[in-house]
Amino acid sequence: MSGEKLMPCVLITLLGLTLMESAHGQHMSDEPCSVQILVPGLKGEEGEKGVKGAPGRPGRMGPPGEIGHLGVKGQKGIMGHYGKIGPSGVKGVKGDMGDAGSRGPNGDPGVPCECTPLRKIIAVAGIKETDSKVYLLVKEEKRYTDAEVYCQGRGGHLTMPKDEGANAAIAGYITEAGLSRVYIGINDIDREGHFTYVDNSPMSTFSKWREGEPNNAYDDEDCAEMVAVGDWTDVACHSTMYFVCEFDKDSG
Ligand SMILES: [Ca+2]
Ligand SMILES: [Ca+2]
Repeated sequence: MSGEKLMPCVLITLLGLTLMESAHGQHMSDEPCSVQILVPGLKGEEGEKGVKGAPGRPGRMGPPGEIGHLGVKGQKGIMGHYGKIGPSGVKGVKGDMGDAGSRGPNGDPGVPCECTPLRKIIAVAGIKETDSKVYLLVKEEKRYTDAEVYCQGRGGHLTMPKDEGANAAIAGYITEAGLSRVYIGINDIDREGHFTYVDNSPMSTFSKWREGEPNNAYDDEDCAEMVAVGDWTDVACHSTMYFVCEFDKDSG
């Protein structure tokens, strides 16, 4: 509480410290706190010029300048490097079909094959089979010798019925196909009246000649055909007709 009352005295004492010391030559601490009136002194002499101060802060940005005149256009530069190849384009629309080409040359004649693979292909195509034989009805009109060449080219012969079962199978094949007659592998080309099978094997005891056949009509019938009921007749070898080839099944 006493500190608050003493505060004004202390402030005044500090302000007048120099005057009081010079006037009395005594230390203030020896004197009690008392009110003193301070009077401004005379104006002193002009002081020395001060040291130059630090640079001031930058001023504000000025207004935009006027638009300048257009310069002269420069010359064209040299060509730059080529860029990378771009991505592929969209697939185009299919064009119209071209004109038909000219016909090519005929191929070389085929070679007779051993025909195990071919026989299987024929079988898939749909032919007649028995336990031991595969029969193929060829619907191409050929003369007898050409028909045999065709069958040999596929590994077989014109069919050679050697028993009633085989003969019936072939006859059924002809009938099913709606045909009336086909060449079979029997002829007397080598010796008139002496028929053999087309592979030159001798005739067995089995034969199926129609009554009155073979008759070697016009002295010009050395080949044989089978009619739909299964009978045989001798005919001219230059006649052209369908025929039946036969192939041995693989044993084993
Ligand atoms: Ca004859
Ligand atoms: Ca005849």
